[in-house]
Amino acid sequence: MSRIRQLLENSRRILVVTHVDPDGDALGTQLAFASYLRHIGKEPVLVRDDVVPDKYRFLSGVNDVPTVDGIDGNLEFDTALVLECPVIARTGRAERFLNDDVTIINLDHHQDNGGFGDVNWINSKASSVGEMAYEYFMQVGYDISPVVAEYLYTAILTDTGRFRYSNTSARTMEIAGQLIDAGADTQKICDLIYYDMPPTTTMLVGRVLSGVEFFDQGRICLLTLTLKMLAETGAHKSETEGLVDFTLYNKGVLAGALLREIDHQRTKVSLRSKERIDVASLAAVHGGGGHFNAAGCMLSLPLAEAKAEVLRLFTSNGYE
Ligand SMILES: [Mn+2]
Repeated sequence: MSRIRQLLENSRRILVVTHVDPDGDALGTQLAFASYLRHIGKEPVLVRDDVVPDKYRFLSGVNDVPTVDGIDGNLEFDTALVLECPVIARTGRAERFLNDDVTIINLDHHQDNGGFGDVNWINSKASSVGEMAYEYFMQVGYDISPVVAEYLYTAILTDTGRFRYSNTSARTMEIAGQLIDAGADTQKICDLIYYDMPPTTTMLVGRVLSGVEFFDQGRICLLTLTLKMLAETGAHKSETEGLVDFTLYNKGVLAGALLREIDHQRTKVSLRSKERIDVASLAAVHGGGGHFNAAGCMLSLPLAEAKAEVLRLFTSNGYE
């Protein structure tokens, strides 16, 4: 933390970047660091690779974050703060700004982070990078405003699955409490993220759930999302976040996957598991990664073949 502080305080223009398909932790923490950097007189430049999911549009300032194409290509950065990216390629098109002249701070909570930064702060015990940002702000004496409390609460709420996942520690709860004291409106935030869905999401969930399949005596649950389902419901791909979690909402299921058709040759796979099944290592077989019980990878296979491969990965891993 002290090295990061020193670097940030000695920089002028700082790129703050996170991963493609940004989630609540990515967006909330990115915005929180931007507020902090402005507070200490720096010029943060935020960028996103992709669209912001509708449910996070309530976050103050999120709609002002430009895409990669909206950034002046001649801008030079002293330092880049890379949030939540186990490998630098997860920054997507923003990777073009991370040249050799830029000092990279790699701040993440993924266990498989490769340590690509000039400075690496990896805490796989933290629920979220939002939680790490909170610890950092306390360390440097940054007084958290209600808006920043809302950013960090969003990060922690979403990355813990509403304080449900095993990454929810006593410290996570303490920090959440302190964010409430700092002005985060918990019901408002939770309702806007989880209980204010566009009707297209409900239609898509209905389509995907009606195709649910169980294998291996009910220990594996698979869901499939085709391009046709997206087209017919009018849902955007960002509305698929969290769909994979339905696979584990079943008695007896130990492992689940959502297979999403990208095109006729590629299938995106999100993996989930209970207890001691390590899906991060299964995802790594195909160049992916993630957390022990939640991971993902891209398969260069059409949907049907991808499904066979996922079943092979699960069953070869063994459950006992
Ligand atoms: Mn995260």
